[in-house]
Amino acid sequence: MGEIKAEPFAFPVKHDQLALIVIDMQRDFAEPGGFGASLGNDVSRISRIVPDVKRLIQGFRYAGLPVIHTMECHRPDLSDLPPAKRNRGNPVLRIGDEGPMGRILVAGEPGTAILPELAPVDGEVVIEKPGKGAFYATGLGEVLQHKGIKQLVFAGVTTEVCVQTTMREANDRGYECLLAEEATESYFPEFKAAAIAMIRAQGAIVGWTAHVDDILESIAHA
Ligand code: C5J
Repeated sequence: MGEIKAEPFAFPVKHDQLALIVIDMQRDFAEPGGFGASLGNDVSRISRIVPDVKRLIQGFRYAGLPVIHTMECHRPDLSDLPPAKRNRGNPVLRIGDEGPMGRILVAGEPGTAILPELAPVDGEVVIEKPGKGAFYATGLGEVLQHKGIKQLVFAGVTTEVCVQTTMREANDRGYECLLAEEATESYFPEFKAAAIAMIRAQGAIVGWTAHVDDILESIAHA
């Protein structure tokens, strides 16, 4: 068993039980005309982390370790979209509405796709999720169990919404979780900083945080 340099203390890594989970790196959150922009956010913050997310994905692929992608999206008939989600906020376009990149956050639409630079390759699992947490109403738990995964490295967006929710879900299910700091982002820098602080507070109450370089250095020896 090795260690990854991390906060609040070294992450005891077991490479044969480790996977990368990339949360919602979709055009709808990163490009003008998508859901994130329709809520009034500065989406350029999201596209800036693409090179670090890409480095991490490539490192896992090179080491032969699993890469799992998630996509926040809904069925075309919106039967999995509760009013409590559709009606929140004051967006220019709501989930399911027709936008410049197709229907907002609907499965199969161009805007719902993962950014081309980070696109999954053959054999990588893509989890379509209707909620913020990637375990809710998906097969993620079964996929991880089948692959023998017990430790998860997290990347993606947004840090305090879908990333943190999924980390908490994973932690409650017994997974050890490590967040890659440069490979996650929020529309609100102060929320990213707060999420990182609360995840690793109280002796890693939800999980660890680490720099991309330190994660890559560890898996290079996997
Ligand atoms: C939302 C996310 N809705 N991926 N999603 O903020 O964080």
